[in-house]
Amino acid sequence: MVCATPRESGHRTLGFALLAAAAAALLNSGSAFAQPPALIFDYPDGRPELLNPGEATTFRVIVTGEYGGIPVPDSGRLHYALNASDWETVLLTPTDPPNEYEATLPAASCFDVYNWYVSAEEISGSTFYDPADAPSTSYSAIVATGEAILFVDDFETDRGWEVYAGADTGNWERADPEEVVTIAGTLTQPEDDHTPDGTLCYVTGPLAGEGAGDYDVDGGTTHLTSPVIDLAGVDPSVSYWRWYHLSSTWDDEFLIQVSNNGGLNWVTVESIDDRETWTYLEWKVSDYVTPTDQVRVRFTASDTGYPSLVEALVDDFVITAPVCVTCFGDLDNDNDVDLADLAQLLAHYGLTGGARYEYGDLDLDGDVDLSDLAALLAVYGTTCP
Ligand SMILES: [Ca+2]
Ligand SMILES: [Ca+2]
Ligand SMILES: [Ca+2]
Ligand SMILES: [Ca+2]
Repeated sequence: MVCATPRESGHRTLGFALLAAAAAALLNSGSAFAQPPALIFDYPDGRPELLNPGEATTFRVIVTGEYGGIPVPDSGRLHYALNASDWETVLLTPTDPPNEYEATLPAASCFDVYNWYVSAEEISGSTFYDPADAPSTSYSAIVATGEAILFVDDFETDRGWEVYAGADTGNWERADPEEVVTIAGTLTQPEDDHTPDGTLCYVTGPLAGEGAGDYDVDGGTTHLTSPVIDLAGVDPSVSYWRWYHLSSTWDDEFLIQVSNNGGLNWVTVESIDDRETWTYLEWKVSDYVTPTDQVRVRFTASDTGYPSLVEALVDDFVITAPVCVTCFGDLDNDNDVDLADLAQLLAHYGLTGGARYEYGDLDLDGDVDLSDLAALLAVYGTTCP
């Protein structure tokens, strides 16, 4: 005998209610999935991130409607705050056709930081912002002439990372990973590292084994800790590509932490408890700790408590910092390019894997080599105002 339980009849009542609501929405709007009118903002030349010192920066902004939204011509505004001061609001300069603009950030000095957002009005009277939740979030741009590569590691060579092997299996290894797929077809460990022309990365047990549960992290914790990196006196950003697989039970996190005292204390930057493929992350050290000459970054994978299937990988780790070069080649900052500057470059000649500008990395590619020496010799003997 088939009979409806109260639960099933309840579902049917709910179904009728949803149908009625959908029909009403359809009658009101002409579409069951209508969105309110809105505006979107485009930057055909990109959003500025590095601003030249002492020069105003102009960039294009285009406002268009979506879901039937109609932008009000000449309603575009730029809002900016210099070095976290109060927000200023200025008109965007209209260009042709209507709702296309130029935005101008006033000239500022080396290492000044602008936060900015834009707004425009929709014909119904609403104001739209980009970012949408501005000013809680905003875009930022720093006044600098370039970015130094202070540390770069594709893990193809050993640059001095330390592994703590506290797990039974799946401790960090610098290796060529083997592809691992579960019986259900989920890729838990990729076949390749992330570096386009590379092979190696750090991986929690590179081997595939017989099944997905072989050579994943089991029975403990493994740390991968960077060498001590000198980031004193700069405003560095850390970036990397990471992979994380977590399944079976969901009680283990992939922790990314930073220390500014050589590893005595750690501040957590990321705590990942879901499943992600190769993912790019970038963050400013100063958002977590004061940059010192004793900075280390640590990646921790664990299987503790209930057994989980855990795989973690890291590749293409880079630390950069903005630089402001006002007198090209003047490495010792005394307004001339002379023997002292040449000596400073030669003292670091051959440096690879990251370099400061003042060490002689004139072309900001992370090495001090022949191209830097040539660049310095080309301006040798000049003086700066
Ligand atoms: Ca690699
Ligand atoms: Ca593994
Ligand atoms: Ca000099
Ligand atoms: Ca160089």
